[in-house]
Amino acid sequence: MLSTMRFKIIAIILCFTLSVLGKSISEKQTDPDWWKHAVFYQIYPRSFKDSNNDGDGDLKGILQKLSHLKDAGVDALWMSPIMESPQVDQGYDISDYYTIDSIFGNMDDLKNLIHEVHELGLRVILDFVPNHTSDQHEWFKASENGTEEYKDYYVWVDGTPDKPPNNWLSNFRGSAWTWSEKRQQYYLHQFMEQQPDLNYRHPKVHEEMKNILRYYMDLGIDGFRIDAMLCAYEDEELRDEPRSYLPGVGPDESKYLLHIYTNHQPETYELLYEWRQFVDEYAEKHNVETKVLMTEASGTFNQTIYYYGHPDGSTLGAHFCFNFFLIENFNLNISNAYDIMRIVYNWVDDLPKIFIPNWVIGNHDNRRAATRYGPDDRDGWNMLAQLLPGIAVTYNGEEFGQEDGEVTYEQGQDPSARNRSIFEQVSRDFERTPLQWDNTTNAGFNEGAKTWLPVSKKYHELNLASQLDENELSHYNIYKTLVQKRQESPARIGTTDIWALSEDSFVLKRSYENKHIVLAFKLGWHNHTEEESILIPGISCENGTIALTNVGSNYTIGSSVNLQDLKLRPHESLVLDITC
Ligand SMILES: *[C@@H]1O[C@H](CO)[C@@H](O)[C@H](O)[C@H]1NC(C)=O
Ligand SMILES: *[C@@H]1O[C@H](CO)[C@@H](O)[C@H](O)[C@H]1NC(C)=O
Ligand SMILES: *[C@@H]1O[C@H](CO)[C@@H](O)[C@H](O)[C@H]1NC(C)=O
Ligand SMILES: *[C@@H]1O[C@H](CO)[C@@H](O)[C@H](O)[C@H]1NC(C)=O
Ligand SMILES: *[C@@H]1O[C@H](CO)[C@@H](O)[C@H](O)[C@H]1NC(C)=O
Ligand SMILES: *[C@@H]1O[C@H](CO)[C@@H](O)[C@H](O)[C@H]1NC(C)=O
Ligand SMILES: *[C@@H]1O[C@H](CO)[C@@H](O)[C@H](O)[C@H]1NC(C)=O
Ligand SMILES: *[C@@H]1O[C@H](CO)[C@@H](O)[C@H](O)[C@H]1NC(C)=O
Ligand SMILES: CC(=O)N[C@H]1CO[C@H](CO)[C@@H](O)[C@@H]1O
Ligand SMILES: [Ca+2]
Ligand SMILES: [Ca+2]
Repeated sequence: MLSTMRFKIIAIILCFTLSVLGKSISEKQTDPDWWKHAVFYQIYPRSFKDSNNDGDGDLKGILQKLSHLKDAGVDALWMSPIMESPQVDQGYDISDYYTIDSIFGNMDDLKNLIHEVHELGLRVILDFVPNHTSDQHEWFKASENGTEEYKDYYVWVDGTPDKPPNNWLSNFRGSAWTWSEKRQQYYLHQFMEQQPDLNYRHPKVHEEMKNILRYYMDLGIDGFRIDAMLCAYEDEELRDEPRSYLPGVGPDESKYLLHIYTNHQPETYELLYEWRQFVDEYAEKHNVETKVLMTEASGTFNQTIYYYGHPDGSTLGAHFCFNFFLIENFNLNISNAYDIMRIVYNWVDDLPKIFIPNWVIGNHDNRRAATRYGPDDRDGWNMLAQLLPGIAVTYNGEEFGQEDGEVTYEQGQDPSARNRSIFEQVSRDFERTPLQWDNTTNAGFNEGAKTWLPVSKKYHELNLASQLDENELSHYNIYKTLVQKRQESPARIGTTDIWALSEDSFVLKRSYENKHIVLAFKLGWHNHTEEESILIPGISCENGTIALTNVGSNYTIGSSVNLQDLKLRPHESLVLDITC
């Protein structure tokens, strides 16, 4: 009796403590490994859903559409930056890390969103931009002002107005140095001049960043996606970078130089390892679920994996570092099925086993997957991204095959493309047009008022609502089925093999015991028009069952096929269940 009582009191105190800590984390969210096989869904907030009809997507809009994420079956959402910003670089220029930009709502909206996301059993990841602030941030104003406390928050270097300290270039063209009349010094900016780089050689900056991470973890945020990590540190000696000699690249363009002194510096990895330790300690101390760090740092394979941590596992970094290889190392004009095979083997076999591979086929910086890989192949690419081992990342709209929008130079908003002659080539506006929810005015993004970027004209035919009917094969239904299929043993914990059968076709096989999930995909590139016979290597049995096809395939889902007589037409992709 007494002991039951004591137990109850302890239980009450425990519950009380947990709720006081403000972790609105329900019981189902206590899996420390939840991220290891998760689908992360990237929301571009300004383009997702506009709740108040002012033309910009917002947090209340995301709230209204949470049921869609639940329906799609994804595990977590990651929002591109929502903190206060002059929006010179669409929120990647933050002027106050502790305030939500009024475009998107306010801190209460965020708290509410976190709560609702958790209620649905999902997680929410915040974009964290540590390399630079906006030039409108109070720190920068004070730093430029010479205010003692903030003097060294940024990278200031002596010089004369006509001679920058070295040849470093901004990612967005031109010198990475801007002269400050006020301070009579140069400041560094690896991006726009309105995005001054923070100085990580100053201990106070480390402290500030940890305070920000702690603040949002206290609110219940489940992790951070770290922006532009590769740029955190620069060479202390400010050495000139060598030329790349890439053909057709002008001296103003970032690619003119090899960024050996401004990207992937050794201290940059150390900084990330420090943050990993910080969030791990936080989770342990507060007895909450793993706080996940995912980081953006495109580079070579070796440069990329060190962001995960030391390959021997002695030091950990991000839980995963985005694998952009299927985007960046893949040029539709020249790449083929052998390249896909190589990229997959690279990430599956060469990644130290303690790390989890991840697959990204689109984001807000690259043309949409459906456009880039070709609209006829969009289902096949979703099949690939979802059936590969580890983590899948989906850029909003990919789940129903949204294509690039149509944006003119006059309508464009991307600062990196404010030059007419290069607009088509570099603008990131095309992949950022509003999400196409349905066939009402403005695709259901808002109620028909203006929109910050034009809604694609394709929305009448290409929208989510038209793909919801479960009796009809649609891009969205295919995506949903794939996300469910990830839970089956072969996809979740099975072995991985991939074979290019020709330039144009490949087979991916995931196997667990006698069960196999096989993707057979004929890309249909380089104007291949003929049917191709597909023999699945390493399978001895006669028959398989069609689990899924692309939209437009002649194969019937649920039917049995003779594996000795499998033929694919260009752009056809099949997922097969095989038991033997
Ligand atoms: C600039 O410096 C002056 C004098 O030190 C100080 O009064 C002012 O508050 C500073 N402004 C900012 C934005 O820090
Ligand atoms: C891989 O990258 C790490 C971190 O930059 C570096 O220490 C190591 O020497 C590199 N190894 C190779 C083989 O390039
Ligand atoms: C592919 O080739 C076309 C036509 O030559 C060219 O316009 C386009 O820029 C190329 N795409 C890439 C990614 O190189
Ligand atoms: C725009 O780009 C073209 C081609 O790269 C270049 O020649 C021109 O100087 C640029 N104009 C501006 C205003 O940056
Ligand atoms: C709009 O979409 C709805 C539901 O998806 C559909 O029933 C209707 O026929 C569509 N109307 C037009 C004009 O396409
Ligand atoms: C495919 O055919 C089209 C139309 O004939 C042509 O424009 C294109 O260059 C061809 N592409 C390749 C990769 O051969
Ligand atoms: C394969 O399918 C064919 C036709 O449906 C059937 O006759 C045959 O028995 C099946 N073979 C096996 C091994 O299941
Ligand atoms: C698939 O169906 C289309 C339309 O019915 C037909 O034209 C085509 O020949 C079929 N292809 C195969 C491989 O059966
Ligand atoms: C992929 C990605 O998030 N890229 C971002 C990198 O950082 C710059 C500057 O913050 C942004 O403009 C990019 O969108
Ligand atoms: Ca709005
Ligand atoms: Ca930096």
